[in-house]
Amino acid sequence: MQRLKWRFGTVVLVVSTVALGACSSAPAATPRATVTMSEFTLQAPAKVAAGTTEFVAHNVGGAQHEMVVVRGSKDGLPTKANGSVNESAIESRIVGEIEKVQAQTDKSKRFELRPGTYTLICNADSMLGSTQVNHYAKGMVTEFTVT
Ligand SMILES: [Cu+2]
Repeated sequence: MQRLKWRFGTVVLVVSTVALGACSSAPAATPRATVTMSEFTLQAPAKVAAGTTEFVAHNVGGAQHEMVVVRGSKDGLPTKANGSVNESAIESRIVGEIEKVQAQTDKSKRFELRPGTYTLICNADSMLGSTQVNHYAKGMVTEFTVT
């Protein structure tokens, strides 16, 4: 009986050591990049390190915005008649997006990026009085570099 108790104690000790080991070898926190959105600008850090970055879409404006990550330069993006970016024409360049960021809120998502030039756009539309305006057409676009 005494021997059994001792064995139980040993098992508990081993299990807790494994748990501690897993904890101390946890990877460093994922780097963050904050993208500030308003009517009608997108501001991003000029450089982001290659690998996984948590992008925080920080909407300080009064409208709903979005953040589309596009591989490559902002020059020559194909547009539709209303001035919005034709996303289906650049589908292979779209890394991902953070959709529907409500006014005065933050929304985040992780993206794994290789080195190169990237473009961020907000391709959302909103009503300005009785006119529908596209945010990209109004200037919500910026570039950043992944190094
Ligand atoms: Cu927008």
